[in-house]
Amino acid sequence: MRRRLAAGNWKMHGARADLAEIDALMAAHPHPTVDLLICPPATLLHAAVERAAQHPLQIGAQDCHAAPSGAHTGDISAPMLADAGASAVILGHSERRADHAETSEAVCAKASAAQAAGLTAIICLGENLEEREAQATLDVIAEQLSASVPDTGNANNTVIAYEPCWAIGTGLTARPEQIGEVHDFIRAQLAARFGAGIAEGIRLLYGGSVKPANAAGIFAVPNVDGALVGGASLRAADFSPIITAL
Ligand code: G2H
Repeated sequence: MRRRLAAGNWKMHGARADLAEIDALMAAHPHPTVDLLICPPATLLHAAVERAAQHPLQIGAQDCHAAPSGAHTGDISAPMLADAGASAVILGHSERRADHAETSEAVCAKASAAQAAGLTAIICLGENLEEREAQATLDVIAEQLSASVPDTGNANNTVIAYEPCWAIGTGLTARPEQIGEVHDFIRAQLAARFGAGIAEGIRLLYGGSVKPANAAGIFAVPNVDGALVGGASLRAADFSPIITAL
């Protein structure tokens, strides 16, 4: 049985004062029945880990380099994230694929590094609007999944987040049947590659304008094991009802 996961992606938001949201969130969920993860910007990683130490809350990062160390100014390696207390890292988010020209092959190398460092790799996939309108969604997902997920993947160190690009930060949310079609497809693709045992254990998150108002409908879709939440994870007042809906 897969334990559900609510993951907050703070993106490039947040200063130290905003860590008070962690206290407020955990006051509302002192004994959560789902896994909780917040991925703040790297500047807040240490402080967030300290805040979370008192709570059933994991802290993650939003990217890592594929190498363990080296002359890569501005980058952070997976072992460094683990050393800072992170337990997971988001990889291949569409904003990184777009802003930093990250390919699926680069995402795969980062995911391998993350898993080798003991982190859970949350690997993001998703089609853009043009691809959906061309009815190429499943082809795009198959290609991204195949190329982005390393062979070292297993149910404990791999999470897949389906985030249709056209639904990110736009207020648009995929319809339940659209989400279900892709999540069923991802599960089947994972089963074909890793075997049914591993595929059944890998958690599949939906991401893209998840809000208190639409969370319950999304979580009722089969093969949706949680959410990767951006804007609505920044404030406990918004994230809390999403967690409750899980
Ligand atoms: C998708 C999501 C979190 P938002 O990027 O990864 O963000 O919920 O703001 O659409």
